[in-house]
Amino acid sequence: MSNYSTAIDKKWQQKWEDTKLYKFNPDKMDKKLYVLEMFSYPSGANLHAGHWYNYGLVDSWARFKRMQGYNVFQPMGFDAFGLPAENYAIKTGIHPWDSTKKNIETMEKQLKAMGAMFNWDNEVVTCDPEYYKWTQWLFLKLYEKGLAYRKKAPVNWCPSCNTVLANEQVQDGSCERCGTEVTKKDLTQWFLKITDYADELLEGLDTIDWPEKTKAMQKHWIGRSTGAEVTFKVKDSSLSFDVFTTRVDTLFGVTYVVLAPENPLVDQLTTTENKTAVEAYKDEAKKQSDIERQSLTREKTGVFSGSYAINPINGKEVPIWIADYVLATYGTGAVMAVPAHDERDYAFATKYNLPIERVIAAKKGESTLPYVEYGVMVNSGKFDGLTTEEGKEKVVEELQKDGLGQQKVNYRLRDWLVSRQRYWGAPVPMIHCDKCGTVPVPYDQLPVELPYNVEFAPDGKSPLAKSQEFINTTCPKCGGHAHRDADTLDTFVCSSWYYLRYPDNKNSQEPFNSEIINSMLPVDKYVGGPEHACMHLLYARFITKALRDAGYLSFDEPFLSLTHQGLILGPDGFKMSKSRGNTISPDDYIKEFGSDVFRMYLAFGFAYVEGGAWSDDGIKSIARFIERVERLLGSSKERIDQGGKTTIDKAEKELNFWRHNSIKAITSDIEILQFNTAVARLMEFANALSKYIQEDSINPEFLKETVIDFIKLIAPFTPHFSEEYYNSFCPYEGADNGYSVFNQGWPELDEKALIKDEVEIAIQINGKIKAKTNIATGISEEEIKEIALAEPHIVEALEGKNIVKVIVIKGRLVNIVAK
Ligand code: ANZ
Ligand code: ZN
Repeated sequence: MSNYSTAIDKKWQQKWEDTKLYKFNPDKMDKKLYVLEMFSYPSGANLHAGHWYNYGLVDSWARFKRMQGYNVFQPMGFDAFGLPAENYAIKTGIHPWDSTKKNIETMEKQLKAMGAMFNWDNEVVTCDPEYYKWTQWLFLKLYEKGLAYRKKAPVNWCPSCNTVLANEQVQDGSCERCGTEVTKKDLTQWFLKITDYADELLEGLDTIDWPEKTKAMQKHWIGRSTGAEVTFKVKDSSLSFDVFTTRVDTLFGVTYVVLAPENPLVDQLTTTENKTAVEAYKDEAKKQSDIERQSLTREKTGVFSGSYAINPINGKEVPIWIADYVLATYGTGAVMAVPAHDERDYAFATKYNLPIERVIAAKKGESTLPYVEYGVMVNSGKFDGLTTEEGKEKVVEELQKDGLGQQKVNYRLRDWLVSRQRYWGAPVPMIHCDKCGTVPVPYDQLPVELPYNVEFAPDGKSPLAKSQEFINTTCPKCGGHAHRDADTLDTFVCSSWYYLRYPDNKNSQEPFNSEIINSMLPVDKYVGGPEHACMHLLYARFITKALRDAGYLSFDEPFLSLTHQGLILGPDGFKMSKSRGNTISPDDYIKEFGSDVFRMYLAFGFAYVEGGAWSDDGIKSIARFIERVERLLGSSKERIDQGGKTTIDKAEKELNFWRHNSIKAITSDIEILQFNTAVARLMEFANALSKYIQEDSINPEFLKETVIDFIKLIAPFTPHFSEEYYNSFCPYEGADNGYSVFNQGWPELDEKALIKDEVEIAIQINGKIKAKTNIATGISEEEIKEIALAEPHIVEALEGKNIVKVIVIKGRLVNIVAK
């Protein structure tokens, strides 16, 4: 039976709290370590195994760092605004504020039962007016700096969530949250100008220690593309339009041009006889998602506008078509089509019988079209013979002379749409006045409080618009009647800066004191799910850079090092969900096994970045291991108390080897969050310990030192258990924090202990291993030869042979050449 139980958990949690053990020390900034986990979303009312996996094991890492002498800051809080609470309210009638508050209380209790070193004094809750006041401040600052603007645009609309979505929230054409297919709506919305930082967001990726895959995803999302913008004049008209191309070297191969159906020029260019067909086509295009429209395999469609454009390089007239494979929102919403060298243009040209003209020479054996090919330019007048790369430069130079072309960089990244037509969020701090237009709420009037009594059942309009009490106000400029903006901010705005609030969370004068934040940040280690790659993690980087440029921050990147933990699946190998009935409730297991067993199982059962399926057998085996360690520590204590000899012998050397071997391996494993192998090493170390205490006579001093190292090494995984045993071996009477194992240093490695007195060497005959034997280290080559030749297997194998040569490779092998 185990002595370890939740009673021990509670005892130490109380003691830690009473002695403020984990308080951050502002006088020890040279060793500060800001450890951050993505804060939790208080929707499910309960902490699940995944939270534990993220928070519990990062806490293990932080404890390890603390024992190494770091001054750890590890805050926790709640990302408390958002749709789930609101949808829950619609279903049950319980107000989001009430349900959120209750959920937070439950989750706080559960988080405390974990026994993590959270700095609870620094908690932030984003739906608290004391927090969202500063979210609104942030919005106003961005507005002041020209980084927030309002515009009418075709935006993504989720008909089920009844709100607009940012591009980042649309995944494969569907709503990231509910999976409903997203439609387009023309709406006036607020945007943040993240595109101003596109280049810096790209370049900064080279300076941070993040998973390569996440960096690649951000890179792709930003989608920097270098090319040229080329101006085509419309024949017999004063109109002209630009196209964006990455292959200006193929300009001589343009046989038609295409406008996106939404391009505003379409109406002006369409001739009378083509009007009906074009109108019908435009209507049809509205129904297609951008994803479908970009598909390479989808059948191309389009209509002729009736007008012609003039190729600026050779004056050739080419027909202007309208087709939905050109997107309105990328580049200029118009392309020059080169069917000989572009796959989509080729498909389109073949379907509509448009000419195809090759302008890049074919490689040997590649005479058939289509292909997209880099090589030597042909049929391009004076540019013939240039490579594509040279051509790109020279053609633009030529166009530039006439003001008809220039180098251009394009991005896939769009500005971040932040207004939402929902209730449960921070109100957009703006006022609309008939006379003065859009006027920001003065800073001293923040927060714009979210009213409690609001009819929030969704009907596609902003619920706040229906609250007379909220919406009616006076204009800060002219004092006349005006109304407040009825939208709320995307919850990703709240989470884009929370890590800046933690260290100075009580500041009521400003969102944070710059001096404090500049000394506490950047965050040294950030851990959270990979699903945030192109949303939260991109937004937070943008906001950091924007606030830096506004003079509030002195660093460029918020998160220096990032790790994504894996996913813990249900016992059936599927993602845990209530409907599947495969969820694991941490609370039940903790009641049965104690929080340390639960945590250690998560550490041992999975490769941290991979995760895997929960196993009851797995946690039981960890419970047995802890029981074994208890017995081991108990017997060790008895033997230490008995006393014994003090000389050093072989058994002791062997245990000392395991001790330092464990220190070395566990230190490097935990460092890189490789917890499962670290625990495996602890198990090996336990085996060595139990072997030693069975010796007839032991060295009690040495045993005690070794046992304490063991307790320290296991402490990051079993904090309560280790505190209990550390104190039983080293009772402490002082009044300060000296009692805690977490205030003792991490065990020190003695490399000398790893050098074995004996090494195993292989003995070969003619290159084939015939035997292995142990030899003392430090003996001469001659002695090694002698031992090898005397080995019984070797003697036998050499019978009747002549020894030609004996080669000794010290410490590893002896090769005997014999005929
Ligand atoms: C002529 C050409 C010839 C092109 C060729 C490609 C190959 P990325 O790399 O993604 O930036 N394009 C430009 N604007 C577009 C839009 N709004 N909708 C759909 N396609 C558009 O792609 C740039 C290329 O995609 C451009 O270069 C243009 O086609 C097309 F052998 O111009 B190219
Ligand atoms: Zn006004």
